[in-house]
Amino acid sequence: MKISLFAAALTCLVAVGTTQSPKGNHYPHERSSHCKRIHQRKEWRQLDNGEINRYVNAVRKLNEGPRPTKYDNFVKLHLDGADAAHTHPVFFPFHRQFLRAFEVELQAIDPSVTLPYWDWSIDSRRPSDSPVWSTFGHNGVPDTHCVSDGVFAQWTVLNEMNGTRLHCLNRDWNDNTFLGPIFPPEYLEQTARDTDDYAVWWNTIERAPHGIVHAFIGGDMFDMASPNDPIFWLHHAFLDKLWFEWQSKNSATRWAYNGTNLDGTQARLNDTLPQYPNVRVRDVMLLNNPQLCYRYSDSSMVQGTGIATSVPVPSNATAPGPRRAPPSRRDDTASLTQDLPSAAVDQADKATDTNGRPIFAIGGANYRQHWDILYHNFTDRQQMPSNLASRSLQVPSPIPKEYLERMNYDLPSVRKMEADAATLIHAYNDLYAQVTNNYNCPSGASKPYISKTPLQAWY
Ligand SMILES: *[C@@H]1O[C@H](CO)[C@@H](O)[C@H](O)[C@H]1NC(C)=O
Ligand SMILES: *[C@@H]1O[C@H](CO)[C@@H](O)[C@H](O)[C@H]1NC(C)=O
Ligand SMILES: *[C@@H]1O[C@H](CO)[C@@H](O)[C@H](O)[C@H]1NC(C)=O
Ligand SMILES: *[C@@H]1O[C@H](CO)[C@@H](O)[C@H](O)[C@H]1NC(C)=O
Ligand SMILES: *[C@@H]1O[C@H](CO)[C@@H](O)[C@H](O)[C@H]1NC(C)=O
Ligand SMILES: [Cu+2]
Repeated sequence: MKISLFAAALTCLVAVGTTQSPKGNHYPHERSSHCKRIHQRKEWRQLDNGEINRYVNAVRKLNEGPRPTKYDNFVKLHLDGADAAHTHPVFFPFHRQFLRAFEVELQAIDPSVTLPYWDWSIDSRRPSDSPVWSTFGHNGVPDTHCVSDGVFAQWTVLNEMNGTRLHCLNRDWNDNTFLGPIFPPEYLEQTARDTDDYAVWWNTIERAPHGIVHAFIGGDMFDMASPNDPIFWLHHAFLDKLWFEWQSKNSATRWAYNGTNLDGTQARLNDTLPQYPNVRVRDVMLLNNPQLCYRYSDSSMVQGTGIATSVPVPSNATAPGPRRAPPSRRDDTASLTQDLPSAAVDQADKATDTNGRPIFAIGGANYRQHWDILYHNFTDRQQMPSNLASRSLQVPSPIPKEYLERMNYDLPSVRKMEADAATLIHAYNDLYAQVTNNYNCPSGASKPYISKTPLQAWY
């Protein structure tokens, strides 16, 4: 990844080509799908108390009655599909389908429920400070590691990595009383900017940002029985959102899918999903497919914890640019939006949050906004919000070797990703320091305050 940090985006004069499905054929459902309703999945902090209660009640209800419960069966399905669905390209498609199947079960109990996601990147400095834990419970207690607070206290689960044994929901946080730093938004955005190659992007996200959350929470989250922990669904919904945003980046990433399957064959959109023989990868590529029909809220304005929040937006800022903006330096939303059924898009466009701000479900807004703010908006030192000046990102600790071995993640490549991430994080911290305190404008130039010279030139 080197320090080509911003060069990629600066030179991103990518023209959006005509949007084409693979081999020029449209999959029949791509243009003709009609979702009766598009459910919005919101960031945990965007739920009101009623939504929180309804979600929690539905999840608890799934785990009631004689064992195995419906909830247990989801965990079992994940275990049975584990080898094919992890360390292989179908990681993202499988989990998209798996989450949707879970959401359908919740909606059978309460049709108003949608899966929330946890944008842990905005809590990345100290994820244990996230408000999700006040509902989901904190760390397990000493010795037994049983979760004993929150709405899942005394919750029991059945499946384990190697069989069944009824046990309490377990957590074993990596720093005993708290969760150490994980990957910040800047890292996720850079990872998305870096590549249009599915195999590269999927591998990076699965091994490090996905893995570290499982490994640091520990207990049931530490292995393939991880759906035992109800936080699993929120973690994976966020990963699914990251995939959606990456797919929305341009016309090349939209249908990008490749790598090598468990059986050694080349991954194809025509492959069926592990555990879901009637569903093919291509069926879950677009969120407006009839069996999916959901979208994600924009979490870029959600306030995170600590100071590693999203890059703050000036108080009178409006939401990111127009939906049908012509493709520009950073093509992102256009290609996907054009092919969504227009009724659904129109409906999505009209959606606003409780403050009347538009909710952008169509991807890419996050990092475009971040980029605009850093490079174009703060032409004046006084405009820089004070919390950006003090933004200091933390380098995550290495993911424990035991977890990587259990997941069959290649140790050297994960260590390399971690080293790259550390380099990136230091570079960002330097950038924030330069633009806020130490950076002197080149002589004679007062504006733009932030030079458009690639960061590379400053080293
Ligand atoms: C499951 O069984 C395998 C092989 O029998 C063993 O290597 C592994 O440590 C076990 N995993 C757990 C979590 O007990
Ligand atoms: C995936 O596709 C990209 C872009 O077409 C290609 O460069 C890369 O080699 C492929 N990777 C694998 C693992 O097949
Ligand atoms: C997809 O796979 C099925 C068999 O599972 C096959 O009949 C069909 O021809 C394949 N379609 C394409 C486009 O390869
Ligand atoms: C926007 O910010 C400017 C400059 O700080 C201020 O004068 C103006 O009142 C703000 N507008 C709104 C709508 O808050
Ligand atoms: C940031 O700058 C862009 C481009 O110059 C502009 O369109 C946008 O409205 C600005 N955003 C904010 C939050 O001020
Ligand atoms: Cu999984």
